[in-house]
Amino acid sequence: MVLEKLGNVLRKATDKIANAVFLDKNLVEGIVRDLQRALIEADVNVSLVKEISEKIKKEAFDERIKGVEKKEHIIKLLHDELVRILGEKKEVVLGKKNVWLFVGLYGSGKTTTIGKLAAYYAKRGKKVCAVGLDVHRPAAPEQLKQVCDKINVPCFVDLEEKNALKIWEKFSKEIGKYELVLVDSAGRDALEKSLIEEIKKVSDKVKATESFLVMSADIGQTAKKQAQAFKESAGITGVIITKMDSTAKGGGALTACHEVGVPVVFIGVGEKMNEIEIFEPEGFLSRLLGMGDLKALMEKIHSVMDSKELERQQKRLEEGKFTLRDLQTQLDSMGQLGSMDKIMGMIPGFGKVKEKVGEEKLEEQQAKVQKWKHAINSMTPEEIENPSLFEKQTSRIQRVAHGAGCSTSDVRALLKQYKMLKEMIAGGVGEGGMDQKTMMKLAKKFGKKMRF
Ligand SMILES: Nc1nc2c(ncn2[C@@H]2O[C@H](COP(=O)(O)OP(=O)(O)OP(=O)(O)O)[C@@H](O)[C@H]2O)c(=O)[nH]1
Ligand SMILES: [Mg+2]
Repeated sequence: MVLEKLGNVLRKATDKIANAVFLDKNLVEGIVRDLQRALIEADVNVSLVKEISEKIKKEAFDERIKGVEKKEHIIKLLHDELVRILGEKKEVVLGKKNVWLFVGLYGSGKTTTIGKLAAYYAKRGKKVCAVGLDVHRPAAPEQLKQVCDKINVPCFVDLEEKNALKIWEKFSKEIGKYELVLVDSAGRDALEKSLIEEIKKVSDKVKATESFLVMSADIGQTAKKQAQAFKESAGITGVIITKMDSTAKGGGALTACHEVGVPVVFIGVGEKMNEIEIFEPEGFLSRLLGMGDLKALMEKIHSVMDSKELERQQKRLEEGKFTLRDLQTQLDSMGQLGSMDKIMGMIPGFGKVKEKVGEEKLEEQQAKVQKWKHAINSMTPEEIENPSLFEKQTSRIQRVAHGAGCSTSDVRALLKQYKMLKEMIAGGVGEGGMDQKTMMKLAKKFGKKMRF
């Protein structure tokens, strides 16, 4: 997948935000740090990265927004900011006659891209042809011809003629019959004067309706300089970034173009003829995030836990209160989510439990949780509010076990677990409630004591 690493980090970050019980300073700072690292690795400009980080932190630490609403705000903000730096979508609309000129440095992917786009539009019923005006590299006309033969698109080249304008004149009558004409031009090592002049001459001659600068994604942020220079001297109308599949720097190339105000119109994602995409920031980001769209992401946050319940529990934990009923609510929400590892992810510090104990043990644990749920359901309201009744009258344990269809040792284990959890919570709460650090410590301790 294109920008796989960045995608993974973005997915993890949004998951962390969605699943966190406490969205406190440490957690947010950790997420922002991960994001920064990933964006910088994708070669996104440091000042852009800083800007996004600051905005997220500001939102996260804004005391006026709380709970689920805060999570929504942060994820929406992250989404919107990333879309913003990716740029706006430029829709390439085909008119009656379209002449697209492809320019760029050596080996950036011009000829290949022409083949891909010719195949793309031919498949959609357009009358497409290609014209080879690269008169500098001797093998260039032959290469374009081979590409076009492969996809069955007409191609006009002259293997002898060394004057690009003459080639155009020679075929102009024929070319005039096509709806979409893709013009290949010569590459150079750098944007030197002679290349600028040639581009201008060719562009005037062919009456280009679009001039696309083709750049390879592996140049990363350097794309900014190149796009700027080609914009000023050659009047490009859009950029095509190729080889997005073979570098981690694609983020830099994409965002750099937006910085200089030239839209990215297509991206090349492989060597094959069908490996090209229309670039659309919103959809591109959705795929990186692994979601259908922002709405799906929001639904995910809501599905984790009902907001009021979340706030109530948070408050009780902060006050150091934790009854069997709270444990029951926790266990219930576990059931809704289905799997134990998701719950582990919801409790700070538990994220890694899955890796440590393995799938099998987790399933065992899940079965145990199921039994506990039945056991609590078999208790009377008095027993739930006041579990010390079980210590006074052990026959109650038998009754609950019988009602829940489990053994008395299961019930005892539940009571023991509850007691331990309650003590930990009471012990961990200081004057100002429980902070993330204490919670993490508790979670670790709890994890150990769970004896997986
Ligand atoms: N992986 C990958 N390779 C690509 C992509 N686009 C082009 N290439 C490869 O890049 C190399 C150069 O592509 P060309 O299309 O010949 O580049 P060009 O800009 O026409 O080069 P010159 O005519 O020499 O200036 C070829 O080996 C292509 O297969 C892409 O999206 N992904
Ligand atoms: Mg070429």
